[in-house]
Amino acid sequence: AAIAEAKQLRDAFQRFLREYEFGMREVETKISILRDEFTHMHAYNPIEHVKSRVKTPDSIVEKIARKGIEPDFEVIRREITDIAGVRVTCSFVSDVYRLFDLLTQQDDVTMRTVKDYIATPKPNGYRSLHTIVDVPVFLSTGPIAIPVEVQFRTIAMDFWASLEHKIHYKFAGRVPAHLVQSLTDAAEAAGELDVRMERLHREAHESNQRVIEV
Ligand code: 0O2
Repeated sequence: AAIAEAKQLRDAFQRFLREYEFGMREVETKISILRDEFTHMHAYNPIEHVKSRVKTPDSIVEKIARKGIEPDFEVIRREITDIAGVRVTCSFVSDVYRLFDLLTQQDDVTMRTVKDYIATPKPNGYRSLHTIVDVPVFLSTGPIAIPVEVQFRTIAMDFWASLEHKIHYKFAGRVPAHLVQSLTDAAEAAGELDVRMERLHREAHESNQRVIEV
């Protein structure tokens, strides 16, 4: 009986994770439609790359323990909102906000939270625009709302975050002070690069417009 119960629990957990994968795929489709349509309308692609993942069972269990929540599917769905994650890396900061608006203003997308770490970077320098959205997924049993964490950032922000993540991991969270300072300085430099790249992009666009008008 214990084995049958364990199998039942495993099946329920797999079903639970599958629902997140469906939610993630809905968001991926929305982003890819926006990218294709934007490319046609504005003759350039604002998205550099999109990366998605469903949290591993180990990492979900670790978060349940860290947050001290009840291991119940309803509670997990309410409290752990980054089980499905989509990261959209854009060319420029203006594209980050434009795509964020285009996604979150869709009728079937309900925004739960937004954290603008671009306007207010984290103390270590981390920059990105985060939102948790609920998207509908239509199952044979009916529709359900799945929360998906969407992170929007530029290539420079992504470059920084991936190095910071590796360093953090390497030192198991105890990064030496001089490296922490260097990372924060690098985040600042990446922020300045984003401003310069955006200006260049705009100037190129404007001179191109003038050429077309002439
Ligand atoms: P992974 O492997 O990307 O999933 P919480 O989600 O509850 O732990 P919080 O503060 O509610 O924390 O979420 P927040 O601030 O929106 O950030 C969560 C995610 O943003 C992280 O997920 C990272 O992906 C990214 N992030 C936030 N801060 C940093 C940072 O300082 N450096 C880097 N490299 N990434 C960051 P996970 O679960 O930590 O990791």
